[in-house]
Amino acid sequence: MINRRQFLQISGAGAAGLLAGGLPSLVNIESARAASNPEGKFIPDLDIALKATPAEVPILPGNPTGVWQYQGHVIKGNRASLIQLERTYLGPIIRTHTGQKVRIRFTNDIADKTIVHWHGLHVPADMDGHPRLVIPSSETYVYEFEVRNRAGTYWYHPHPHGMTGPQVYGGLAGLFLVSDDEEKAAGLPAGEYDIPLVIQDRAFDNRNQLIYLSGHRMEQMTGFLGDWILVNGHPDFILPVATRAYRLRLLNGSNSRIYKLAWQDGSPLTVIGTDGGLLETPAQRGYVMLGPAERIELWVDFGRYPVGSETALVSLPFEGGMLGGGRMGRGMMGSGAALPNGAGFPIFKVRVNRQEEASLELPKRLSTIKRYRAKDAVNAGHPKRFNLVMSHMSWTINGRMFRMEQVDNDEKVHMNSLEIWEFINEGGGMGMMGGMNMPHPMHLHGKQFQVLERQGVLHDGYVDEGWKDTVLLMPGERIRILVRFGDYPGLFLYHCHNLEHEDMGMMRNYLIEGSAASV
Ligand SMILES: [Cu+2]
Repeated sequence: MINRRQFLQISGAGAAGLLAGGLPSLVNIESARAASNPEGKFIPDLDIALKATPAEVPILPGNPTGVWQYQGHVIKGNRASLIQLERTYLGPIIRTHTGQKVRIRFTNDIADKTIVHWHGLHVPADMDGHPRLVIPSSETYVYEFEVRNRAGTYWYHPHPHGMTGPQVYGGLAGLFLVSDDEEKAAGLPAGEYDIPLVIQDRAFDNRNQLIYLSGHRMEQMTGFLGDWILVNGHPDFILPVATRAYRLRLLNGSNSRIYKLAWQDGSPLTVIGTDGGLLETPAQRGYVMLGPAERIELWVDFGRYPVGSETALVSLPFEGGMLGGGRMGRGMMGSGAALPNGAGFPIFKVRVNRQEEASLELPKRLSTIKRYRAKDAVNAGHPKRFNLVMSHMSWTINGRMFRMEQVDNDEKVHMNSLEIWEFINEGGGMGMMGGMNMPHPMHLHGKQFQVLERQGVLHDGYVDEGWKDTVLLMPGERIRILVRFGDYPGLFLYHCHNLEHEDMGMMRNYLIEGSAASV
């Protein structure tokens, strides 16, 4: 569990002063590797050392589990900016404030090449963790960027091509939380009432060691599924709460599992935030579909339960999760689905264990979101179309696979231009895999975007009204998004965040062309 005292400290004092002198500056694009820029134009407010390293942690009773883990410490700045979760493989929670300048000295202490991607953050291209930037074992990559995102629940994870799935699965992931003045003014539950919850699935052998892909191509086509549901790295997670309001920040940190989130007792979910921070106003949903890499923030008032009672957040059964089957381990090729995508199960229990009087009320207004208008898009009449299709036994985008530096003409955009992109998941692959239907959570690097429209909807548990960096497309769905290609030129990724799909090449570059001077 989190060190709650630390969590409390951070949410209170401190970050306001960091805004001083925080005017956006484009010179930082130059400072990709600070080591080679010793005169240092970049003066960080927060300077962190972070490493990826092998470790052993207790997960199941008995033997500890061998994992990879992000470990870090603060070199300069508020020590409470890093919150080390206890007894978990998850990396430290990094807490920052909009406008803060952050340096992260990342050292690779695992045997494989790796690099860190700051999922959801708007950073220069060479700070974004593109796979071309991987570093070998024992090398260090220095990140320097200003936090320009609004308050929200972002996260970080590896991004080496072909190895993202196993590295995230092996334990490499952590939350990156941003706060700002607008969020503070909203008056949300803070400190120990602001709870991060990372939901992941894992499979273990009889010595408590992680099992990953068995080598079957089909397993990679569907994505890897574990039969243990972990929350913050723990099975059978229980959240002790008081009779008052909480803010829950949920991240689906799973490789390919989708959750249909609901309260066990049928109460509606009160959604206050998505990938890119707070909604304008709270939204009620009977359930919420949460695809890999997506985040959702909930307001929940446990004051409606008596002390001593329990409830649970569950994943409801749903259709369309996959073509049948699940994990094909344990010698039951094809049918050994211990827990298929779309199965129902509890995620974590909530135990109301103490009375607390608190008068916090759900705010009517949470934040301001300036809506993009479709007619302002440079391609308003002809959106870029991306078909999510199977080709030559691989998942692809428009039939194209990832090539490290390759960008086609239709993948070039102009800096600061607003575009409409359309993702189409018609379902039904080609060739031998004909008829294969799979959900695809599509992610754009470096940008928060807005959902313009969604068609062919199979599930109504989407929260499309907030800022997003990842959108789930169930089979048969198509989504149009509005995205502004902000102020950093260069090469960024868009890809499916089913990590097995991504590793097999369901990923492409897009290139933002233009100079930093244009507006
Ligand atoms: Cu996919």
